[in-house]
Amino acid sequence: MKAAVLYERNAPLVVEEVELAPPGPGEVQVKLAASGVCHSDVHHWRQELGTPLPAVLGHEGAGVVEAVGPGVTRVRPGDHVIIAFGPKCGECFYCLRGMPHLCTPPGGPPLSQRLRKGDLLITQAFGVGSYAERTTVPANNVVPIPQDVPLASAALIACGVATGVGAVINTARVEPGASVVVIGTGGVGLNVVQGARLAGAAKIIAVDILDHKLELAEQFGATHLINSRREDPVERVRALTGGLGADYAFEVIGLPQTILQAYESVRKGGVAVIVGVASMEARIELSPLMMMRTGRTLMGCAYGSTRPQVDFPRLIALYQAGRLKLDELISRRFSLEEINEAFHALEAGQVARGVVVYGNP
Ligand code: CND
Ligand code: ZN
Repeated sequence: MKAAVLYERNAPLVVEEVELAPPGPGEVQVKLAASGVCHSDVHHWRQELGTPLPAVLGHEGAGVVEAVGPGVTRVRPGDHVIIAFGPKCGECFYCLRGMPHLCTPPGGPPLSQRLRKGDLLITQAFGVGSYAERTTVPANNVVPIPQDVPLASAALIACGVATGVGAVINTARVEPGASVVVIGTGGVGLNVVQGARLAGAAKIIAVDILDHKLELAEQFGATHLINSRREDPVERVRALTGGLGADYAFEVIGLPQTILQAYESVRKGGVAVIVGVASMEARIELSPLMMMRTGRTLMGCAYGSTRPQVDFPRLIALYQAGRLKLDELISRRFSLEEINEAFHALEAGQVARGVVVYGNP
C-alpha cells in the first residue's frame, strides 16, 4: 500500500509503497477514507517530539474496517470507524479511572511492528499513521459510527474536534454564562470556540493574528474578535470583561508568549488551559507569589481529556442534530501525493482544516 514516509525532519515526506502486517490478536485493519491535517503532524515533521524515524504521520483518520484479528468482537469488516490516537490499553492506572487520554501502559507503549519497508521498521506516529491507504491499530482505538456520516467530516473528530470541544467540556468544564478566551483559532481552536458555544458560554472572545481565521471563529460562535497583531489581547479582554479578566482562556497554538497571554487574560480564580503543543525546549516564567495571590489555575489538556468510546458517539450525535459543525471545518481536500502541499497550506494559515482523502470519497 502507499504511505507518506517521513525519513528526515523538515525534508519532504516521500509517498511510496510500504508493507502493512495483517491484524494480529485484538487488532483491526482499517482502509482509510480520510485523514485531517493537524498542526501536531507539522510539529512532528519540523522538530523532535519523541517520534522515532522513519515514521508515517497522521492521527486524525476515519475509514472502513477491512479485517479484524482474532478475539475482536466490537467491530467487523464493513463498519465505518473513527480512529482514536495514542495508547488505550484499558488496564493501566489511568484507563481504569476513565482517563484513557493519559494511558500509560506498564512497560511503555508497545513499539509498533506493523509497518515496514523491506527490513526497515517504520513508526506509526501517534499509534495511528493515517497518511497511508491503510492502518492496523488495536481494536480499543476504533469507534464505530453510522454509515451515513461522511467519513471526511467524521475524521476530524479523531483529533481536532475531540481535543477542542473536549478541552472546554471535559477538561475545564466551562459552565453556562461563562466568559471564554480562545487564543489561536485554527482547526483545533475553532473547536474550542464551538465547544464554548455548546457549553453555553456568554462571551466567546477569539484571538488570532489572521483576520480570515477570526471571521471563521465568528461563524463558529465567537462573540468578540481580537487581532493580536493590531491590539494587546490581554488589555482588550480585560476591557470586555468589566476590568476583571475572563473566567477561562485556552491557548491553542503552543507558544510561550501566547500561553502567558492566556494566563494573564483570566480573572482572579480563573483557569487558563494549555492545548497547544509547545517545543520540548519551551519554558514559561510565572510568579508563584502572584499565582498564589490571584488564585489562578494554569492547566494542561491532552486530547481534550477524551474518552473516545464515550465522546465520539456524542460528538456524532451533536453533528447529526445540527449542533456541531464538521463539514464547515474542511477548507481544502488533498490527495496523499499532495501531503507536502497540505503541510505548507496549514503553516501558511490558508486552511481551517485540510483533509487528505483516499480513493473516491
Ligand atoms: P492551526 O495552524 O490550524 O491553528 C493555529 C492558529 O494559531 C492559526 O489560526 C494561526 O493564525 C494562529 N496563530 C499563530 N501564531 C499566533 C499568535 N502569535 N497569536 C495568535 N494566533 C496565532 O493549528 P491546529 O489548530 O491544527 O493546532 C493548534 C495547536 O494545537 C498545535 O500546537 C497543535 O499541535 C495542538 C494540538 C494539541 C492537541 C492536544 O492533545 N492538546 C491535539 N491536537 C493538536
Ligand atoms: Zn491533532
